[in-house]
Amino acid sequence: MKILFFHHNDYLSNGIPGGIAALSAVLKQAGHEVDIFDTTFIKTEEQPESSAGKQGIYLPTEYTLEDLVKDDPVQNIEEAFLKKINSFSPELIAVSVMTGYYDEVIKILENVKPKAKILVGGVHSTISPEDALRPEVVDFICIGEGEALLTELCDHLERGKDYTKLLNLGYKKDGKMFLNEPRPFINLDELPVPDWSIFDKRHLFRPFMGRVYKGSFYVMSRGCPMSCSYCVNISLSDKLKNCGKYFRFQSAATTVFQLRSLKETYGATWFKFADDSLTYMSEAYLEELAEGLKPLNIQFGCSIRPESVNARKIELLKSMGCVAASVGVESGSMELRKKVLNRHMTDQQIENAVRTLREAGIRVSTFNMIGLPGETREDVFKTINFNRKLNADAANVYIIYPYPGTPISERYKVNFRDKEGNLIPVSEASSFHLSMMPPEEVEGLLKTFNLYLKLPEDMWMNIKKAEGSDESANSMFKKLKEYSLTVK
Ligand code: B12
Ligand code: SF4
Repeated sequence: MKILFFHHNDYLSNGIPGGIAALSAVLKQAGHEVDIFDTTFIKTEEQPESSAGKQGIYLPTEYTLEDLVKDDPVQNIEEAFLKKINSFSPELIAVSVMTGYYDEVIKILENVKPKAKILVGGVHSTISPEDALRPEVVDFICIGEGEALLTELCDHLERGKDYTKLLNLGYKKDGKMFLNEPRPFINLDELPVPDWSIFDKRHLFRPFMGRVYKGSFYVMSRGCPMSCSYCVNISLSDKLKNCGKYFRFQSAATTVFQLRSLKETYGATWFKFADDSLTYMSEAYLEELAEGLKPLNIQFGCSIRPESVNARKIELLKSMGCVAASVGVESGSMELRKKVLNRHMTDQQIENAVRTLREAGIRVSTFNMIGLPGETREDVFKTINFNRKLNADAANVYIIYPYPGTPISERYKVNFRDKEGNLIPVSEASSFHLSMMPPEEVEGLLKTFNLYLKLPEDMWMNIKKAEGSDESANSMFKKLKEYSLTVK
């Protein structure tokens, strides 16, 4: 059977999505024909600024991702999608989508009106299955892991068999929605090597410290043992509670085998582990992984949960090729971290984690959120000052988005759809107005967060002027940003 994946992604936000790569591999193993329509490299008229230049951790490289797309024609996404459908003639369109982009994706599907059946999977259809199945254009949804359902559904559709009992499936019949139970989790060691071959090769562009490497995301675990109040992991583990152990990882031998294969097949030597934290693994597991990975001579970046760090684990990560790590700070206010975010690590633990990583020669970037429930401007400055103290190599900041099913969305009674039923996009997260600050102030702090981090305090008066959105604020912002690039 012919299956066309639809990967709707931000322009130039490159990196191969682990979900589609895993699904494509199992489909091919079962003898199906697979292709993809991917918006990552589609240059449109109304192109938003790409995220490629924003990654502060990377020094300038000989060539950039923008250089790689400079000769590409300007296209219309829907026309390009239709062209792909007409040339490939899929029988099933398999869509992977996150909550914040759901309506945008549905609108494209409605305008393109493919004849093929449409199956939607990913985080949103798992945490909010009714919402995902509601649009008329959607025939099926996948609740939870897709590998087994997708192959079974293709087989059933191809042979005209009754698919209505398939576990993990949501479908409609006579205008009614049916949501079947999810099935037990799959054994991660039985999965084939992720299929990167269907993706545009520019997804492998990985700049790091002034050099361009080849590589992409890789994931060796599923789930997370923590329960941060803003994270979809809580709702995922709840929805999938009868499926087996929620947090699990594949054996070190499988990881080594698959990474070797990706290196040999695609020349990949730089990976970004998409796992929630590599330091959740035991020292014994990391030792085995290090033994297997050292001869591969790869480099990688990963995420680290601060309180799971110890010097031995970092030494092991370093020895197997870790060169960059992201540490979740989220807020510099310990009270907000504890009471609102359900993150119980101390400042000391975060400081220790960052210091241990940096002493091992690993570049560190922090992850932060603003616009938190009850947060004041002073709290945001606690986060700014804490980051200044940590002195990491880069800091990322987002406005909190209350995803459906998370304790934050329930406690503060916020819905990702407004009264008219329109989805609030990730770019408008400040409009949830969870903090004590007006949304414009949160937007202004988002814009200037890194200036406050980088520039001396005697310039903060000017940075405050740059927080606004009028012409004079924007011109001040531009000047300060240019200046900040000259500061070491
Ligand atoms: C790597 C990653 C990215 C990468 C790659 C994206 C991708 N699609 O893989 C990048 C950097 C691009 C990214 C961007 C964003 N991300 Co992100 N990302 C992740 C991360 C860390 C790993 C994803 C992964 O590889 N998982 C492993 C694979 C195997 O699982 P999976 O993708 O869920 O796929 C399985 C099932 O869901 C299902 N499935 C998935 N798609 C389909 C399709 C079909 C047809 C079927 C049948 C099944 C199916 O089957 C798969 C295999 O079992 C997850 C956290 C996590 N651990 O999952 C966050 C996560 C998915 N991201 C998240 C968010 C919020 C974002 C951003 C909005 C962040 C931001 N503020 O900009 C953007 C949105 C980008 C966009 N335009 O859509 C949230 C999503 C929350 C939500 N409710 O939607 C997550 C869950 C993080 C979190 N804990 O909050 N992300
Ligand atoms: S540690 Fe990260 S992935 Fe795990 S629950 Fe918290 S935010 Fe989610």
